[in-house]
Amino acid sequence: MTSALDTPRPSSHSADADDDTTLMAPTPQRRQNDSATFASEILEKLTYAIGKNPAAARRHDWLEATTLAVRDRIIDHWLESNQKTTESGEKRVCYLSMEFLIGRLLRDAISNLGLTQSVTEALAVYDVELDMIELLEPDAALGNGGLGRLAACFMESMASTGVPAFGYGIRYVHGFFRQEVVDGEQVELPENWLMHGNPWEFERRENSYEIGFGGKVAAIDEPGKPPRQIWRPGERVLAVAYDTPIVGWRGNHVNTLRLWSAQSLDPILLDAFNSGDHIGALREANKAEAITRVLYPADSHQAGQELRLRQEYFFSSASLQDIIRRHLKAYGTLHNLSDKVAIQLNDTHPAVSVAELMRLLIDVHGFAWDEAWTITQATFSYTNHTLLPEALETWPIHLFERLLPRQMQIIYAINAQTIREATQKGLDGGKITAISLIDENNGRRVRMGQLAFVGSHAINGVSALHTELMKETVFHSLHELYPSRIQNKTNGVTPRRWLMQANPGLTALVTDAIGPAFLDNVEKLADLDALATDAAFREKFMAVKLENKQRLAKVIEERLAISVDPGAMFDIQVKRIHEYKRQFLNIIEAIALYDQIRSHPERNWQPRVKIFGGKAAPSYAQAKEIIHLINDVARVVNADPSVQNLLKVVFIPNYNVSLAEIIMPAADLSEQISTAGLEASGTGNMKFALNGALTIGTLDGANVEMLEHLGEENIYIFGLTAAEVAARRREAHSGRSIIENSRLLREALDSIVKGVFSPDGQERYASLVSNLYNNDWWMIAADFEAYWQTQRKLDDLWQDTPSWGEKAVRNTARMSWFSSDRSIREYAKDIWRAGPGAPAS
Ligand code: 26V
Repeated sequence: MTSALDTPRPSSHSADADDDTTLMAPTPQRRQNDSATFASEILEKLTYAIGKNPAAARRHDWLEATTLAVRDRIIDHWLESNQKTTESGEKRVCYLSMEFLIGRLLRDAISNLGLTQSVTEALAVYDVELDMIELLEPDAALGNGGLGRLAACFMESMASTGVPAFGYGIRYVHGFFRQEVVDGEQVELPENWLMHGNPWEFERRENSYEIGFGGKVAAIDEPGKPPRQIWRPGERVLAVAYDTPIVGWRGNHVNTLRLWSAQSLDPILLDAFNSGDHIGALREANKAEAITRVLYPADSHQAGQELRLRQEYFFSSASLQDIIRRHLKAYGTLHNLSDKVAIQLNDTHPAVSVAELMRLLIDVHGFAWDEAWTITQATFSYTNHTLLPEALETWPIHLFERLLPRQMQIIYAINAQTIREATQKGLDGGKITAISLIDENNGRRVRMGQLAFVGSHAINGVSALHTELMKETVFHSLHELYPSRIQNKTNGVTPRRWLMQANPGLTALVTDAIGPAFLDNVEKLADLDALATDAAFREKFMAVKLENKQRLAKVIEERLAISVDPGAMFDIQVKRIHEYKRQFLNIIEAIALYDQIRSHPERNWQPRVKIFGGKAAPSYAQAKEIIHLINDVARVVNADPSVQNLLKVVFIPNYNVSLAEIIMPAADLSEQISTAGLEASGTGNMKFALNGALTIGTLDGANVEMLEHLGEENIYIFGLTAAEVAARRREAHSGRSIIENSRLLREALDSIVKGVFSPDGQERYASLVSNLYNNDWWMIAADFEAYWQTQRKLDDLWQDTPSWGEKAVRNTARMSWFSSDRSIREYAKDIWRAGPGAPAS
């Protein structure tokens, strides 16, 4: 180890995607971007990389050839970005996330590099349409929902705002499952995004690390030296890096997404094989490779299985070893690690990193505890994404100890130190219990939230309300002990993917109306506000909306053979299916509406299409029942001629990033109706509103801040507040009296129970409904009346086309604050002290 007095200095000019090659070496000519050059390069890739001529090429070959030609341009920018960061010694952000829900990359890359026209024209030479081939790219669905998609938006925004960053995660062979609906029910099918290979990734075998599990810790007591602990793992697995470039807007900066793949050190046990045990010879390799084989398809229940903990440690340790290697290569010492690297823990999934960095610093690099702890805290920060108690990660101590014995020792030591500090500050027994890293009440478990908190200098929530609730609930006592650590960083979404690429019609209209400045500075969208009262502009705005609705209607027709009227209000709820998100409330309203339209056909009903999409965790029975109910209701309503033009219900299967890109621009009404206090932020809410949908929502997550930015006349808020929900839960609220007093609600629930929508399964929804009577934990009965009334106000507004249009325009105009560029700039300034404008370190 180098001494503390060593002066850190950057190594000489060296960079590739990973800084390893010397850039004194000659570099090739930068590629030209005109369409003729592109056309010849695409042909060259088709011929020499794929081995086909245009006559034999299938659409997929064209996709691959185009991707490779675009990729070459990215590499030019990528090398430059890395060289610049390495030479300047700028601080890097390492974003550790179990999930990156990035979706397709080709359109993103082409659009951010400004190549759309050239590539389109180049492909036209061969009679190939870019719009057609880009649909063949599989979605990289390496995430479950909001947390994973946020990580993807943040990667794009870090590149766009020039924050040097590595994303670190897992290269799952099978991403999030494909959902089919069979007889109204969700069926999960394996996803196979790597089936045709992945032209975006670069395998970096040279960046492989050994990851240990199990074994023993030995105390080493050498004469004249302080006693040390050495971990001798019983098992070792190799982590191999795969890099994907992430291109920022206008290609100004390109960052790296580095995903780890697990491989066995011994691909085959030859002795076993030779003695005839052919299966046994592969057992070890299978066990190792299982670590990165599948994404856990749950986001609201602790997985609890050993494989999940292995995944978490595997990618945490690989990432830290990689960070340390790169840092040592540049500076020769780790004393200044926190000046050069900021590590963001995306939820608690990588929280074991706190113990692992301590282990690496102390056991491997010879640091004393106190300095190691100072470096660790200064380097890490942690984002919390949920307050749901059932989603907070804890691990049984016996499992942790067996798999990670040395890290467990370190966690005990961190715990002892934290409790000492708390006692010194006069915190009492109950608070100490809350702070402890060990939960003693449920069979002794390690609390990952507490570990991430104490190991970080900054902890953030993802909306203003969520951050306040964090202080009051899960981290109440830790917040009392360290009152300056929790801060808010409200989420955002990237306007490149969610406006410019998803909604080219609106982008063109806005460019025409206010000029192109908003493309580089999304805050300029505010200039649209002045046009909200301009009838001609509003009409054009709504004409673009109609085209987007026609596009979605076509998808619905093709996939489900349901024909919907693009002139009707598209009322959309797409997100994971969960009780707290209350798709159930939405479908009950649809049932009540169905009843009312039939009972009072003379009333002035407005045509609506209620659209749902989302996946349920495979083991989440109630969520699957809700999907079933939506599909049952859809079948009955859509077949009933008496409501034909007024109500349709649609469940679009297999909601994913690419579908979202079609759905968001096509919405008139966005449903953000979670039980208040439970949705940490939401980001779908932002994508919809940015594309000119009005929101019906509760005062939850980022809806609260959307209300502030949009003005109360441009968003439809209803229902109990978070404080009111908490109060009712304390009073053991039940829905019974509310239901008995609400004819609408009672009749809707009765029709469900009587089997109106499930003639083949009378009892199917009995427990779903009886929960509302007996408990109403999610406040569905409690909020129903307010929800119904607000929906009827929206019906009235729908008839007033100019007023609806005005509000829609104002939504787009006033959503720019919810850009993930803004979120990233806040993280960079307040937490990471990195990126443009950061003080030199
Ligand atoms: C938890 C678990 C538990 C173990 C099994 C696998 C697994 C995977 C994910 C999670 C946490 C999911 C938390 C999450 O996605 N939260 C969402 O984060 C969004 C981004 O901050 C936010 O907008 C949503 O409101 C929040 O629900």
